[in-house]
Amino acid sequence: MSSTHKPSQNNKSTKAGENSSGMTRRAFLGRSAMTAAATAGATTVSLAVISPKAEAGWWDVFEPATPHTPVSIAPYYTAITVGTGYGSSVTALRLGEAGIDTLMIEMGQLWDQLASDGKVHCNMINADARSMWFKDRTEAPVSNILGLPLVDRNIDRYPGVLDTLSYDNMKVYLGRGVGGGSLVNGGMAVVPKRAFFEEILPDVGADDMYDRWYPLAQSMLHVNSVTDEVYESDYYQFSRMAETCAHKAGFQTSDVPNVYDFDYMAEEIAGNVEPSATANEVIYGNNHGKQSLDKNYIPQAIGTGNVTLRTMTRVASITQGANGVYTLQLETINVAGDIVERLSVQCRYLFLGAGTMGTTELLMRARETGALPALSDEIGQGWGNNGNFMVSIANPLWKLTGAKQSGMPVRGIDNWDDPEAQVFAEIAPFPAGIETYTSLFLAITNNPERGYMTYDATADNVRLHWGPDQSQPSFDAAKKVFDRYNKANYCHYRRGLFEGNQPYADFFTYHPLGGCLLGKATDLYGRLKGYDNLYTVDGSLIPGNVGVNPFLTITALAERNIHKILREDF
Ligand code: FAE
Repeated sequence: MSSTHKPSQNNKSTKAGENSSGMTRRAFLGRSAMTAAATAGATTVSLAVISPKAEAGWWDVFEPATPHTPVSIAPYYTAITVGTGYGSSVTALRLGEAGIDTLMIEMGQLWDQLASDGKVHCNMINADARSMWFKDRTEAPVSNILGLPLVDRNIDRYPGVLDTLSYDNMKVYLGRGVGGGSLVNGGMAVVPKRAFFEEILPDVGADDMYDRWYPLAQSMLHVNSVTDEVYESDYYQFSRMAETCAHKAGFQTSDVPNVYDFDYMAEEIAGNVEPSATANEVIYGNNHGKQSLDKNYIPQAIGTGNVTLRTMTRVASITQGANGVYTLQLETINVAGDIVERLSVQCRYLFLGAGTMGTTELLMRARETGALPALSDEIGQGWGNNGNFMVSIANPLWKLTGAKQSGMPVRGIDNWDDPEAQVFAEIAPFPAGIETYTSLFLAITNNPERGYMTYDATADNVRLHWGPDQSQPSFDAAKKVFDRYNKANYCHYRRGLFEGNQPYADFFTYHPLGGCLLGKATDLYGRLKGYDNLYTVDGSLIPGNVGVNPFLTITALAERNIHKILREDF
């Protein structure tokens, strides 16, 4: 087995990185403060908080928690971060540590309250209102089981944790809430191959990234690898079986590190703790085990005493006054999605971390409406889906994947060094609760195609332009790999899982990247061209494809950039 995507060391330890790492006392205090601050002034408290029930009976009417009432904010902060995903969370922590008063603004809720079933998040099998951001129905990426539309269900509209944005030929999945995508993602924390990193970001010093910023990001996010004990359990039968098939077809596989705590998973499997990854929890949030940003960076940021968090509040627009001060128009919503307050706030330094789609939209709106007309024409360009391509394979009856499957992938087929078929295909779970004779792969391919965004003034939003043929390179590369895989293992492609009844899904992405590229729309540290003290800090900086799952790179780049900015711009 190769370990090409494995970090240089297993970062299970909480060894201090630069400044701080691990769950420190300050982070603990920050987490308490985060909750206390969010609850302060709450006008309604859900029944679930007063009287949490360990398990709800069929006779109980399910009630999601009422989101915390947002805290009051001052009219001015030295710095503001928009969003609370990886880029913003890193930035807020480092600003807070430097003693700079900072406001974090997040349109979603703080996910720390129990609903009437005694849980914060719902699982994938019994999804409810908590699953989706104001939708009437869930939109699971795998919508059918063996041809039957058994997965999705009608739900009440609610500020849930997973959102989808639909464009022509492409649907983008996103996390909503304090922690952004870290709340819903599969936790895979992968360092890109250095040669590919140097190809896509040739002007970002790779030595610095690989020696300093990736290790810091790994340490802060508690990246670890599956233990042999856990991997040998029933919950990874699906992965062991696919790995054996991959080897039989002559492919290498590699370890896929994760921020899910595999010691916790071992305790789940032993029946000693409340299960999460082994109980079908992932895309709608994990109740335990996963190091999402609300467990590390964000509480540490608030723990500095300099960072304030405002939830349920969307940044609608940005302007700049003659004195260089930025003004943000804000809209605060209630649980029904109604705007209950419009207010504005000002700052000297503005960091945009609203994610690839959110940041690009805010900047395009500002440029196209004339609010920030000097922003670069590059904004909106260079969008990519990280080559995402899902494949479903039908196994012969003697190749069992198991009814029990952990939600966290831990191994991948690594064919990246084959120029004819550059594919890194993670062995994904398909936790249906029954034997499905099906293997699923989330392939990341080297698709050079790029889309672009335009601002629609009538709808006041952006449109993504991604043509029907732009996923073809992903198809071609994945087909080469899985044709060979199937042939060696008596497998074939499985239809009936995805929308459109193809054995693959090229119409959605979990990994939108680009739109505000480093070195094009910004300088090499995320400073937006045309304006002082205005920065992009998230996935929109990355040019469309990073060859592996992106959040570790977003985190490491944000660490690198804010380090420079704090020294030179403040
Ligand atoms: P992101 O995490 O998207 O955070 C942006 C935040 O800004 C969100 O909380 C938004 O609600 C908020 N926001 C947006 N607009 C506004 C506004 N106007 N006002 C206020 N707030 C706003 O940004 N990546 C991996 O590396 N490994 C994985 O295993 C993995 N699995 C995934 C699985 C799923 C289902 C999904 C959806 C994504 C997955 N990803 C994974 C992708 C990863 O989560 C994503 O690249 C990062 O979260 C992006 O980080 P950003 O800092 O760019």
